[in-house]
Amino acid sequence: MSALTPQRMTPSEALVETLAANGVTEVFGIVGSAYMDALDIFPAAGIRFIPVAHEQGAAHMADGYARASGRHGVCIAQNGPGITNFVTAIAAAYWAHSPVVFITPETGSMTMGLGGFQETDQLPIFSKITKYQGHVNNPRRMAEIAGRCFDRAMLEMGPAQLNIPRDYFYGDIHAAISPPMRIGRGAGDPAALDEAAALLAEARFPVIVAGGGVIMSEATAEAVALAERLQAPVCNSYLHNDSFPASHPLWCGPLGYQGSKAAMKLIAQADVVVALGTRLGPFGTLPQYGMEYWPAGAKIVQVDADPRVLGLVRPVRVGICGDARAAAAALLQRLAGRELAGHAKLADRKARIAAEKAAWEQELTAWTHERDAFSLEVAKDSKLMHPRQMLRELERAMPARVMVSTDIGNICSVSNSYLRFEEPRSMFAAMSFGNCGYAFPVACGAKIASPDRPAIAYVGDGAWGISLNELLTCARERIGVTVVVFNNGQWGAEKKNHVDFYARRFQGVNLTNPSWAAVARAFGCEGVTVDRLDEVGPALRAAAAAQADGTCTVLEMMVTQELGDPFRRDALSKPVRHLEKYRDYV
Ligand SMILES: Cc1ncc(C[n+]2csc(CCOP(=O)(O)OP(=O)(O)O)c2C)c(N)n1
Ligand SMILES: [Mg+2]
Repeated sequence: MSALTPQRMTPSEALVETLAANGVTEVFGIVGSAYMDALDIFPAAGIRFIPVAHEQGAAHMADGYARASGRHGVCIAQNGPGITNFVTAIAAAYWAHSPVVFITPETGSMTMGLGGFQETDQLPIFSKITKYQGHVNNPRRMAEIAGRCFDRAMLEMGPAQLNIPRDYFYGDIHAAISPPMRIGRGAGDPAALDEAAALLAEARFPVIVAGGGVIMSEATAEAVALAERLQAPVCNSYLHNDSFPASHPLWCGPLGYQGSKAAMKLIAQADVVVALGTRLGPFGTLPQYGMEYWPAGAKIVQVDADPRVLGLVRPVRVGICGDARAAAAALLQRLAGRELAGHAKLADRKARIAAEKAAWEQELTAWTHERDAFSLEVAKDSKLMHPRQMLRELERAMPARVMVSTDIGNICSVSNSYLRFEEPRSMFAAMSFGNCGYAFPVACGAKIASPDRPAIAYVGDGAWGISLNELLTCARERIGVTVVVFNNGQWGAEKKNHVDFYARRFQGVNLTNPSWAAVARAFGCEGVTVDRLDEVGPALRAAAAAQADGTCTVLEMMVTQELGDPFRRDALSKPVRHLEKYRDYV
């Protein structure tokens, strides 16, 4: 049938046909009566329904699926509680710029407002964490509004909600299924590109910051070509370590929290910075390691597809609203055959880049454990592994083409220094929403999108408690992922604040854990306890190999309680108490 010829169908058929027209082959969720009429025909449309343990897991999986594939991630749930369970994961997807379409059946149109079963107003809840909200206000508009949600998720690079009163799945309608609308952005304003090229031609020490936009627009080749033309060092923006190939001589590593000192020392010298596909978020530009590295005097050329982030965090000399790939290509074109002032002292620059990188590697290798008083105390006489050494061993054992998701926590943050990638769509960190419990379900979604690539989740033991229920999904659906759980017996990142600001008055930060390996086995997955450094690499390799037959393995890393630099030094201050009864709490 021609997609544009209206046909007689039911709204459920219109919805499912729209999913198929958008290339949807997997949908994550928990079964519910609200949308059962549509679910019933998923198999006939070539759609696999992946039942999960918790709807938050479904939406995280849709996020991971979208981030790994660049295609839509889709999830669905029962009206009311099933939908409110989506909230945290949709907020996370919003900040990860993931094109997630979340389908939210709502209470029936004829009872809405009467306070019936599983009723809540489902649009306001998501209004600040979606790019687009489509509400099917008449069943005859199902295909139109569903199609728009898919289009907008791509166009606006973020989650779109499709809200459907549950009685609107039924009935007789005439509908046409529109083909997907994909709109290119182009390179941006030619005058701005001219100005940027002129700045680059005159730059003495240009530096590129490669952001998430490089990944989303598949601009790796163009970013490499631009870097090589300029012979400019390239920093990854914070938590986008996969935005530039780590084996490239111009790669310097990530900026920001627990990032690369080489990247920070090099960008500190820049007179022109090309921020390619990055909003220059605050955590990627704040001082680290006691180092104020952001080059305050440098001229910034910022390229981003979202006009709202241009000049938002850092003032820019030239803002270019465009696609990172097209803009990089346009800049290259403008630089062709041009004399570049920065090439005058090229040998010196190359030597500086190599020296900074070598110094940082050496420092990392020697940085076997944390050296603050608390860390030295808790690790003294301990037989457990030092987190940094364990992370270095994991780094060495990483399989080719690996995808790694990382959670929020102290050890996950420290891992930032040890995660290097050769290709885009390889690192899925919990981005600015920063929720513990992100990494594991996201790795599951990524694995389903890219089954041929190894998928590894880094999770702290506290965050693991939030997310481990999806082991059920892995066992039931044979999702072969590897989870590395850092068992330090504490909500470490928050404990660090108690140490630094609250005179070690520990509250709610110490964890009593079961054997996480035994728990994994009880769920029907594999579980391995690793307490020696020489076991780390072999355990990771074995677990990654076992992914091929759908085996999910939990590697429980037994590590000391030492803690790396805190995340929010900027946001905390020593306590002040005025009332007598709280006098000692300083
Ligand atoms: C959902 C959620 N709850 C609470 C927090 C606050 N928080 C940030 S880091 C952290 C501790 C993480 O502990 P763990 O997962 O054990 O990792 P560790 O710091 O010990 O390496 C907490 C509770 C959060 N970010 N997200
Ligand atoms: Mg912990």
